[in-house]
Amino acid sequence: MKGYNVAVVGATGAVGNEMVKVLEQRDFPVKKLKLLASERSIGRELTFRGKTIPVDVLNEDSFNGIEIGLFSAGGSVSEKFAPIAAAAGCIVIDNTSAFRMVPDIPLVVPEVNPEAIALYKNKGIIANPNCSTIQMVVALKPIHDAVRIKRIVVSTYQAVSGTGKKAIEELSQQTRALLNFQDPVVKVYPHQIAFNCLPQIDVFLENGYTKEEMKMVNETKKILNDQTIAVTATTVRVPVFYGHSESVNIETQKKITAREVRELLSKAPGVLVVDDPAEKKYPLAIDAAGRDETFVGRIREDESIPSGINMWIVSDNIRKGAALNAVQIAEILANQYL
Ligand code: NAP
Ligand code: 3JM
Repeated sequence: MKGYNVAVVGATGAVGNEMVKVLEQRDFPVKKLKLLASERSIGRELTFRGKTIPVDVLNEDSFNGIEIGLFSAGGSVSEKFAPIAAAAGCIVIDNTSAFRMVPDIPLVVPEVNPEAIALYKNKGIIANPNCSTIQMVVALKPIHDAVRIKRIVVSTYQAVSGTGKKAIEELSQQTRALLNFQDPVVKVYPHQIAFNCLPQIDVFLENGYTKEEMKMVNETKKILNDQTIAVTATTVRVPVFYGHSESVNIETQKKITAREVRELLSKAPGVLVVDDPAEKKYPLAIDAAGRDETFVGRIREDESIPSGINMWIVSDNIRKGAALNAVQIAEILANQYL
């Protein structure tokens, strides 16, 4: 089998580190793995397939001879270096929001719109959606195909790992401090995150929504290739380490029962239905952490409208929400296009 020279940009971060693990776990045909980060990581190394690989400092020449680049070092790094990589012949799979809404750049969730990967030829870049969008569209796509979704109302309960390694540390430290009657240090978020919920993720925009909320609105329409779906979101950071949870309400064109949704989703790729109220079984962030599936439960008919469904969707934001989705895209690229 052909092997590929792969670079991970942001390899020392929460997402990049998971990318290295997922490449190994899924046995992606890596010929050479290049690990890239900032000058802060000089001297660091990571283990891949039992061997240690040094972390290099990202620069303009980093992509010579690299065929696939997995980027997760923030939007400004991608804005600068993704076009440089693409010009050097490296196909970029970008995890930041930098290129997601560029019309001729595909925005891909393999279970939903794998065919869009073909558009990588336009700019040499494929965008990976936001973590909250990914898990929602994995669960909604089969329902949309069956009965057409007219409107989505979503509220999220997002883990701190979505903000990166500094935020994981901040939740630990604040929790420890508060349990020891000390003042918590607040640095990463605008307020204390331990024992709290923050109705702000990313910056506020002119319309009063946050950028994270508008990512969910716009990305959902692009991935489902349907500009007519009405989407509204409230995104909330909660003191959970791994796993985003979402309360999702949908209104459909054709009536669908909760039972029919359960049946549809039990056959859907990437979805695991956990929905047994009598046994107190429903998706939990702590169970989703470290897993690949998108978990769906609490499926019930919205009795306030003629055709609507409520559900609870949970997934590991660092795996399916970021690293796994990117590697799945790389697998399709390698198998079908390269
Ligand atoms: P993180 O834990 O803070 O890690 C950031 C990584 O980027 C580190 O490896 C860091 O290297 C590197 N980096 C930062 N500035 C750099 C620069 N100027 N040059 C080279 N490398 C640089 O953050 P994370 O959670 O992994 O997230 C990283 C990015 O991925 C986010 O900013 C976001 O855009 C994206 N993301 C996407 C999703 C998604 O839903 N698809 C989810 C989470 C994050 P050092 O260790 O050397 O500082
Ligand atoms: C998740 O460049 C940055 O400030 C990164 C901000 C960020 C993003 C983003 O906008 O790319 C942090 C965490 C995301 C994301 O997936 O949209």
